[in-house]
Amino acid sequence: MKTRRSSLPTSRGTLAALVVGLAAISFALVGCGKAKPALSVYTWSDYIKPDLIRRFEREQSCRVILDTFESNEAMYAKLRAGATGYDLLTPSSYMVSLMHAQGLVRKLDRALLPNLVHIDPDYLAMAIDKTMDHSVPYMITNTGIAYLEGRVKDVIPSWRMFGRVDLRGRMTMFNDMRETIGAALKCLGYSINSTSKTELAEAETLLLEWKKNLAKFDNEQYKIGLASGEFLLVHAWSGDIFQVRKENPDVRFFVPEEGTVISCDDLVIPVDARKAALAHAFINFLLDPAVAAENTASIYYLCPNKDSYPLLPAEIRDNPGIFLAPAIRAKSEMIADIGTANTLYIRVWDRLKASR
Ligand code: N2P
Repeated sequence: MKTRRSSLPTSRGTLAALVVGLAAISFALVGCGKAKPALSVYTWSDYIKPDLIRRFEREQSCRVILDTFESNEAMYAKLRAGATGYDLLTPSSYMVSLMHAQGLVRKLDRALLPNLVHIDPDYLAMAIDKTMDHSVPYMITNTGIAYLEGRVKDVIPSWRMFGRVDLRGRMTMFNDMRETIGAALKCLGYSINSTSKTELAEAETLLLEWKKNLAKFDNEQYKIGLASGEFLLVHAWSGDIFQVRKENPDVRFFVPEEGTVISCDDLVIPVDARKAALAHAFINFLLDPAVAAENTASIYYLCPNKDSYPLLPAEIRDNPGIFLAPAIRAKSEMIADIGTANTLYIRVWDRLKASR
């Protein structure tokens, strides 16, 4: 104590500075005492514009904690294994349907979501949860193929590109059961939701052939791998590729002529969420047309928000990888929850992954 007292300043000016300093410290300590509420979001990588998260944090005086998953199945497995503490998730609609059937997601409180009026009714017509009872569409993703212009010769707009032996070891396909089996089914002219054992057997044979040409199955590293030239041709999600194209202008993207997988990733609140009101506030924020347009212009996935479309830059509105041409769209499908037939896919996938 003595030592402290002896160190106290004596001049008036220094004393005033000390009082102000102490007041600031105690103010900061009181502030720390009231920790800001934290919203825990579990989503895909590079899927929300960071500036928008910061804006929401400021507006709501909260923190947003992001954790990422790389496939629906990986997210679901983690939740089933007991992971808790998430307040908001963005699974694809078929996974939402499965999770809803298992009582894992909450019914939404529409009174907290006035911005639902902006959702595109054309999209809702093909949605699984058409009344937005427990899920709200966040982003539409189109699956396709990306490659490096000038490094891949004789490109044809087809899934058959994965059969090109001259690209052996320089191609990747998704580490995602429904996407990759879906691509082979589409290549063969079948539905991505086929439950026919013969059709799935044909798809497996084709995939075993394609696998010989692949460097790996991957959902995230393919972006940097393509930008750097390590991979020349990759199975890709549209927005990821338009983000990558900023780094490497030689990157090209097409949706195969046989048709593709269209996914909608939905915003859902898990039953055990601790910050359900804040999660509703974040959903409503993301559905504001100006926010939705800014988000789409940054991540290049399409938020199905009709009132955001006029606000989108021409670069987005005229991009056929984002707004699919009607002919390709007509041949494309959304992944459906196929119930018990899922085990057929799991068997094909396990054999494919185990094969050499
Ligand atoms: C974003 C991944 C898109 C999700 N990195 C595909 N549904």
